[in-house]
Amino acid sequence: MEDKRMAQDFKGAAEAQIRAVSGRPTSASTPMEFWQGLSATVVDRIADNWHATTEKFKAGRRQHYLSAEFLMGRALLNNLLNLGLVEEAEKATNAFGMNLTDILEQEPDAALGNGGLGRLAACFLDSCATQDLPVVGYGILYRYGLFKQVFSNGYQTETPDSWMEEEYPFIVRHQEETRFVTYADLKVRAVPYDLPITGYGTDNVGTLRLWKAEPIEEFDYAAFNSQRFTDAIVDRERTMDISRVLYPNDSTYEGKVLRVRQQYFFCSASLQEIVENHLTQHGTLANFAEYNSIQLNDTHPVLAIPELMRLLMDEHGLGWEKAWDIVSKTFAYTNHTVLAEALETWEISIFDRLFPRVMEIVWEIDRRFRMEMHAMGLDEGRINYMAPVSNGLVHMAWIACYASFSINGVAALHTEIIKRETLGEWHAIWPEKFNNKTNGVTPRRWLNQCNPRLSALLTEVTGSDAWVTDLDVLADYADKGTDEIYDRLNEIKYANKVAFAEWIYKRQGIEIDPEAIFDVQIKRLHEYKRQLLNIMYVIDLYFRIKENPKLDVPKRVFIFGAKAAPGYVRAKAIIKLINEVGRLVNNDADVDGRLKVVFVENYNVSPAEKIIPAADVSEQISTAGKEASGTSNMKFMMNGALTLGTLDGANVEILEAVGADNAYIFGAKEEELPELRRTYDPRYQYETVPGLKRVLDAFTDGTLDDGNTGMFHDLRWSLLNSNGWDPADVYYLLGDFDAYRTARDQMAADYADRRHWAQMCWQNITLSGRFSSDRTIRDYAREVWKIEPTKI
Ligand code: CBF
Repeated sequence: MEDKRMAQDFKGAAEAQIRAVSGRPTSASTPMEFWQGLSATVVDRIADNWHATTEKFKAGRRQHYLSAEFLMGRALLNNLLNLGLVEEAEKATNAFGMNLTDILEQEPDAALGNGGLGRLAACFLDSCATQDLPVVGYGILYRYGLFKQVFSNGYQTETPDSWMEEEYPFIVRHQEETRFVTYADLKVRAVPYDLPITGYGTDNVGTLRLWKAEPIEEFDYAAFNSQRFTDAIVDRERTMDISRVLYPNDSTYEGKVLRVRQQYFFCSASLQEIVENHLTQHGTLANFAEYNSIQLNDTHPVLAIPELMRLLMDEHGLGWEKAWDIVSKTFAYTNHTVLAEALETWEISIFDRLFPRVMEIVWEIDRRFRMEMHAMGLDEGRINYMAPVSNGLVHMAWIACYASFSINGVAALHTEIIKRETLGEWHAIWPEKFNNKTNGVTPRRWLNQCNPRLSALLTEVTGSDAWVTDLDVLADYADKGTDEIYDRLNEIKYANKVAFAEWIYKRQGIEIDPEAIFDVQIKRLHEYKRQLLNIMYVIDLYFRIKENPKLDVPKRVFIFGAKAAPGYVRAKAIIKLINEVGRLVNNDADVDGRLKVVFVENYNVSPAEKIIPAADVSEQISTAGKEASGTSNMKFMMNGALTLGTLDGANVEILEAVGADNAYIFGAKEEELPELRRTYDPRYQYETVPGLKRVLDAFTDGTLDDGNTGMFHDLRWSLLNSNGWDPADVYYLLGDFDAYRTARDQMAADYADRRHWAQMCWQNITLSGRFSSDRTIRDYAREVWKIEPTKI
């Protein structure tokens, strides 16, 4: 479709939609109704192409991306940019006396994910659509996304994220394609809701299909009639629970049952559809794997493996061998972490209770696996460790490794670690299954959309906007930086910092100086990510200033954004600690505004779009070997922030791309840590590293107030004492503290030479091409999915 046709009478179409939504003339419609009307206009514009793309993809080989999380963020601006409709939308809204920016702010974030893994899935869909690849995403339409974080006296509290409370026009219900999912104790309807995924500069429109659980019957009429009102809705509520929240608390048995129910729900509905689509097109299942592949985004969708076996055998009459042959040519598995959660396990009793037939199939997979391993000469202990079922548990990662034809990690270092350790046994048997796919992020959202000033400069310097879909183009300009470009870069960064300062003031009432260095760490709160190390540095710097109030330190703003899992007590203590340090430092006359600590409340995709373009420093300081990849490191780099990081995850490849002169790397390396740990004594560090003692003592000597909860005492204790199973300071904070301080001080000092700093930023921006998700997706498409671009 031509852009011109798309733009024709946008105003008229928008007006009609706004009026239809509000039931009032536009002059009396609210900004939210404007957002809804504009969004509906976009959906109207793409409807034909969307349908055509869906139909076109049906005929050829297709890839299905199964994921429990899709952290999509906002949709309207992204779609307007992709479709070249921003100007039209601006004109239309201005004509109605409204401002597009204000309207865009009405949109809730679709926060159907926790963090990196879910946001990666969203970037992947964008890259697939932009590159015309036949890929469909499948997940769950959670009624409530990731919780809303509210700080109350510095503590994190959680409230529900009712993101669909108002109409959400980007999602389209397809009742007619409803499937049924059957558990031993419940049968439910899986109703698909589709989100269009537009690509940049293409007519193709991809699909994210999210399943919602609905009851077969609205309520029990007889029970209601006999005034047993609660009984009447019991089954309905049990059903609705399935797609009510993202990651329900699984600390109890019933919580686990619900999680497994959710996983089976979307796997079963998606597979029923994939199988039926295939049969409609090709009339036989014999060539299923020729036309379909399925990527398992971590272990959450692994139930798809026994479920496909069940469908092929029970519903379509195939024998075990034929069905297994198809299954083992269909699935590919991505591992996203070396932490224990990578190896999801569930009690056999849960499977027995929910779907005994699937459990029967899992037992048979287990039996055949054991036989195969015996035949290969593996010893009993090893077989038992790797078996799909052992010690009363079903091992999801082992099922994935056994059944999948491809197993990948998400950064070079991570892939080496899973080959060596996490999935080492599997690598020893099937090395050919393993491959690396370093993550990437979409330059559409994470540069073109969130940083219009920098984008305009890149288009000007390179002479076109080709970089938006081919970020590698920028590499040709890496050594073409000029003083004029560097000065422009500094101006752009400054303007972005002013915008962020205004935004955070409005949102949280904190004043910050755009002249200061904006030093940022935004990611989930986890001990291995070491936000604690970051704030320890701030405390140390604070004490240095207290000791010598005239100390010549560059102005700094330390920006944090992080949610802690509701049950993760220590992570929540770190949040409280950071907020307490903020209270102390931000209000101390001796500091005189030279240091500010800002904790962005309810960090999410949209705040990230404001923070990243304004950042000078990107904190990527996880303990080496623990962060699988990280993706904020890539977003910061693209936006001209310099990495202060350890050699962990994709930092290693960022360093490779930009060279040691354009990044600040510190700390113990992954391969050094085992040896270092043998003699490591955190107490020795505490006593001997200058300043460290007073930092840790500040946790408990009354300098910082944890409201008598004892949580700061516990943090200090965890750094200095072993708890019997874990050593003291598991994540090596005290070991890396001095190196971190030296690197960070140096970085702050280097900031004074603004031209040189901008030159380093330019290197980062222009050499970020390999971290575009377009590159990652091309690699998956070529090496794993074997799919080709298919244009309508
Ligand atoms: O691969 C995407 C991201 O996934 C995680 O967030 C995850 O949930 N396992 C990892 O922690 C990140 O390192 C990784 O970038």
